[in-house]
Amino acid sequence: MPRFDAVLFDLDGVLADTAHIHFAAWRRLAEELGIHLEPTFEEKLKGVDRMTSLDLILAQGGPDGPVQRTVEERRVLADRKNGYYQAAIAEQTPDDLLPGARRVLEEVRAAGLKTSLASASHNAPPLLDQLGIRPLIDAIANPAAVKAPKPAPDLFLEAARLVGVPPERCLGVEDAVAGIASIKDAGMVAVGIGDPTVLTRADYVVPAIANFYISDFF
Ligand code: B16
Ligand code: MG
Repeated sequence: MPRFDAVLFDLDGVLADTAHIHFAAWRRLAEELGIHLEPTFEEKLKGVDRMTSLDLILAQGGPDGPVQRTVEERRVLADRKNGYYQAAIAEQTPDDLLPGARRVLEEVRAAGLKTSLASASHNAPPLLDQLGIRPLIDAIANPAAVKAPKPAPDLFLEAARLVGVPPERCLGVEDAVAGIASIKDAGMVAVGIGDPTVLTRADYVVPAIANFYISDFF
């Protein structure tokens, strides 16, 4: 008997290697504003929604300190970053799935569990189509439909609700600190993808989705 009835997947950094594409788009925008982002900044932006990411970058600022922008200017900047990101992901194909991602989705389904997506990204649905995995996902939580973004639990709770599974029967899979917090505060079991010294609140950590086997959770 599986201990779970659903697996809730993050997308960027779990199924697709798009975290670095997000960061490249942010870095391009930041450079245009005279803000230099160290590679270590990428971790802070993982799983963090678009406007909050922009705010973190503006708050870091340049040599003269934090960069101030009006609400309207920030919206334009966020749209510009999204344009850079969308142009980059338009090139994605099933070959860009992280190794093991399709196998994991197929095995979870074959074991009789539901699959649901809990991605902060508003670009998730077209990306799933390009990667060819949309038919393997039972539900997609809409980040625009929940009150608070990750690290709040709302998005994972919505992903669970859409497949009709109570939180305690859900396993969440995430690569971001903000996402692990979201899973844990939703009352679910968390599998971290990455470094256990970073993802300290995860119940289990594996280096990559290729190391995830649903049979380990039976
Ligand atoms: P968008 P995930 C997150 O996706 C990314 O990790 C994060 O870097 C990004 O800012 C966020 O989606 C919003 O994405 O600008 O496309 O709406 O990791 O939750 O799948
Ligand atoms: Mg992620």
